[in-house]
Amino acid sequence: MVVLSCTSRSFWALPAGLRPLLRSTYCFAPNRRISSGGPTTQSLTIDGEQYPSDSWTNVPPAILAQYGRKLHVQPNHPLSITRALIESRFPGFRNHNDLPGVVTVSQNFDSLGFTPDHPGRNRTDTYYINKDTLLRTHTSAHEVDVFRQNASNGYTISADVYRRDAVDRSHYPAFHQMEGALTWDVNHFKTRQDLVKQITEDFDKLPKHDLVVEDPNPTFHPERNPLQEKHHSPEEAEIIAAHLKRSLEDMVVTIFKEADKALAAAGQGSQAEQEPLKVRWVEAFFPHTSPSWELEVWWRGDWLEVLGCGIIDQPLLIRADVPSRVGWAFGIGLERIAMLLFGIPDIRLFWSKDSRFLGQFNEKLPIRRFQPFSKHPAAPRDVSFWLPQSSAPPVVNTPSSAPSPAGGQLTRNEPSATSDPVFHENDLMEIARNTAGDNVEDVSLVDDFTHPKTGRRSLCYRITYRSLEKTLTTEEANALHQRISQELVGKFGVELR
Ligand code: FA5
Ligand code: MG
Repeated sequence: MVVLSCTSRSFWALPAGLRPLLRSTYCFAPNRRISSGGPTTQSLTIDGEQYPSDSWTNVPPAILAQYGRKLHVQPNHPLSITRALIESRFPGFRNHNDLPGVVTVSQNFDSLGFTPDHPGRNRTDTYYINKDTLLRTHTSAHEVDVFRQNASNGYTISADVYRRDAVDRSHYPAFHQMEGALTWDVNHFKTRQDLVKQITEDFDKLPKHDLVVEDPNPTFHPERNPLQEKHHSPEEAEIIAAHLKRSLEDMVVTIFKEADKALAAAGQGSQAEQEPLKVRWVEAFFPHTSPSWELEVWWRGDWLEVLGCGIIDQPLLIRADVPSRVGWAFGIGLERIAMLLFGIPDIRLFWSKDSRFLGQFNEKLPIRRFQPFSKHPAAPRDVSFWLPQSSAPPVVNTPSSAPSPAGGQLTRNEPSATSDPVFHENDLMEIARNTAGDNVEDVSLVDDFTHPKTGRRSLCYRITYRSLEKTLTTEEANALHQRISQELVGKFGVELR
């Protein structure tokens, strides 16, 4: 449960667009409590714990309202069904499904070896409760703690995670991940050769599949994807990587077999989904694994990234007091897998409380294809604006350049949290979410123009409004758009064109 305690002073310090939301979400909703507090104090109570706010606090009411629903363990929820199906492919693993979502900066970043200037730490990318505490951005935040317990060779952790991120059909600021890890204890073997022999035997026991997987890169590469030379021989890394990739390919094949059965049972499916399954491994970077990869699946005409993984950073295992263990870890987006499995076209649907959605899933029955219950028209609106002239350049992400608060591609180095850029695309994403809620389907940059004479820069974003539940009237879409545009002016001093 989440309680926002606020004084009137702090309430009015919020942007005008947020105030109505805050009022309705916190001040009058059942289970929510306003504490009088001191004249300037503001705090958040989450899971019964009180956290003082400070200049780092940036978690908005809309996100806190979603906190605690634990969709991954709700009976008959598609995310729960997906979680259980994946867990079933990792027999003998210990499954942790109830770890609290508020973690320390140290758990989320430091324990995993994120550098102090890693962009994922920025307030533009991460929801902070205060300077020391945040909503976990990934399930990896619990890795060191779970390794330290040393209770099983293999484990999974499924949980809700939170990120300030893009707005489209496959990204949502609250989503679910499953972490998985498997380690072998070197001390259980007489020699490192015996270790390799054991992993090879384990590899041979994994289910085989006939899926063609694109995997053009070497297992490790000195610059792009280094072997941890100090800790692993090339032979060890090769077999751990082979075990990791085969295990995850098996999981994807299982998902697709189930999805195919559902498609056949429904006697339908889009042309694109009936294409043969295409899967590829791409090189990646995570501070907590090396070498690292991401697995992508061809879905509705594009490559969809479904997971990140790699050979566990040995210093991490040393920090967790299990220095003799070596192995692999992965982190998978449960929504992305569930979308493939059930044919769910839009990530917002997972949060729906509509019985027309929830009533379609039953964990005791074979997977059935999702039947869209409504198709409401999209209402796209463009907003063009001149950025204020300033020394700080804006941050405009493209899907491939966006760094992940969990690692991913490390492509930009940004100033620290105290000097956020003048305009960060994620701020627009959040304004759109906070103002239009789930009525916004997509926000994309459609034009980026610098005036040749004045050097002024102008951006144009297309915001697509579409409700999952009803047809938005022209007036409703216009009103939402107007409010978002005004917020942009108020917050960033942009000049609308
Ligand atoms: C991570 O979060 C790493 N911690 C994964 C990992 C774990 C790597 C263990 C190595 C070892 P990444 O940021 O790529 O990586 O996210 C993992 C997956 O979460 C993505 O592949 C994607 O499936 C899903 N995901 C990421 N952002 C979103 C989002 N905004 N909405 C929905 N799913 C998302
Ligand atoms: Mg990624």
